[in-house]
Amino acid sequence: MRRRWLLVIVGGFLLGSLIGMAALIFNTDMQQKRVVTSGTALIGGPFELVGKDGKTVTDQDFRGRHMLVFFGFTHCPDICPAELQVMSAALDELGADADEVVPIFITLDPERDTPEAVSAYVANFGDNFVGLTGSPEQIVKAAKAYRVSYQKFQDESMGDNYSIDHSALVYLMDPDGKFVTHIPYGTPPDKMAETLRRYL
Ligand SMILES: [Cu+2]
Repeated sequence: MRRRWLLVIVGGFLLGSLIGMAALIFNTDMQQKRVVTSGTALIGGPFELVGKDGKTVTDQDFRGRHMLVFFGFTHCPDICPAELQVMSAALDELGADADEVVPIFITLDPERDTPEAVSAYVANFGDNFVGLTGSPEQIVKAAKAYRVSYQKFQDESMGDNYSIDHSALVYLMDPDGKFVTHIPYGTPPDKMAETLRRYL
């Protein structure tokens, strides 16, 4: 009699654990799916901008290759040059595989960053870099698509000058233009190269 009770208790405990574990696995699975789905749905999308020599450039022009996208402005004192340098070094580490990746810099400062200015700026980081600008409306649209937050600011010390605070994620898009992952600012070049290699 006592033994039967023991069986019921142990059996109940085991069953409870199994249900608990199943719930945990199911739940984690759901959460992962949700993250992946929302990332794909919310970041990126079509853009129409202006490239070298004033030519219209759209996301379609890069189909078949991965896009490595970063938003900033050429007057940026620190974050942009540092991050573009990291992108450049990471692509160097990839060797021949870097041909599958187009590094793209999109300005958040269309007033000052003309097509000539952006093209000349990105050339400092490599011949393969594409610099894009556009009308203020085109830039707002592209930044919104990539969920980039930015804000112009000015203080007395700057005179007529201004700066732009901006988020600083690097976005990796697949050959169909879909979001793959983002790489946070401050990631060292070898880590960025490692991430790229994983998805190429
Ligand atoms: Cu910047």
